[in-house]
Amino acid sequence: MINNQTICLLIPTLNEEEGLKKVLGIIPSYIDRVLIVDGESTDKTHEIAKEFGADIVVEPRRGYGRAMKTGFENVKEDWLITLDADGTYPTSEIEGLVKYAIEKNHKFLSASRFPLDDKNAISQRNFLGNTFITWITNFLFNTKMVDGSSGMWIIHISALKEFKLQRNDWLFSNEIKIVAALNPKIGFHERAINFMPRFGETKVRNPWGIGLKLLLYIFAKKIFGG
Ligand SMILES: Nc1nc2c(ncn2[C@@H]2O[C@H](COP(=O)(O)OP(=O)(O)OP(=O)(O)O)[C@@H](O)[C@H]2O)c(=O)[nH]1
Ligand SMILES: [Mg+2]
Repeated sequence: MINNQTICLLIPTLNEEEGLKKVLGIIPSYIDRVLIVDGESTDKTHEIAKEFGADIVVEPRRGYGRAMKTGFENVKEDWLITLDADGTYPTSEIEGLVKYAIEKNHKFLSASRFPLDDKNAISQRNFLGNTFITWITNFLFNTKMVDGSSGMWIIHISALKEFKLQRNDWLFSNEIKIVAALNPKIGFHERAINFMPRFGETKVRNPWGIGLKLLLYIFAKKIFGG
């Protein structure tokens, strides 16, 4: 608990045995529950989650966004924190982020990876792509995001029901920020964190294709809404 409010840490996993072990090994004691949404991993992800006492929900349907939505449906605590199982996001900064959100009365706080402390955490190509796409997002939606693709968010339980989210894939991460920013009942706020290099193999095979898909998605979201 933080300030008498309960905390759920939500982590989607797909074959992340290496990173998950590192992440669960340093879970701060104020986290009331770790909820793993696992996409039927074929490595030791499941065993590791069990070993560390996490709750596990199996979501056989593919996609990062699908896993997140299934996680959202299973949250009962006052605050939900999301992050990846690959050790890139700092569990040590959760307390500061939640206290900040409570103090400022923010229902949705995104943890910005930028400015980068560790320049090796993201390739220069991905950094430039991210910066460009976040700039386009800000231009189209009149937002002031620094990082439109961060996977670490702090959400108050009361805001969860306000989200109407369509994407089941990784575009969910961009969608949730735009939706939060456009919905006056939620609102978008950001705070910088220390982002670190990944543990375990990346599954991202075609970064240029991903960048293009993201760009098209943002324009389509602006034109067609939804
Ligand atoms: N349950 C579930 N989890 C997923 C799925 N796809 C990705 N994940 C998890 O979602 C988190 C984010 O995915 P990553 O593969 O790290 O995506 P990324 O950060 O864009 O890519 P990297 O640069 O390789 O880290 C990780 O913890 C993954 O294990 C899926 O289809 N199902
Ligand atoms: Mg990752």
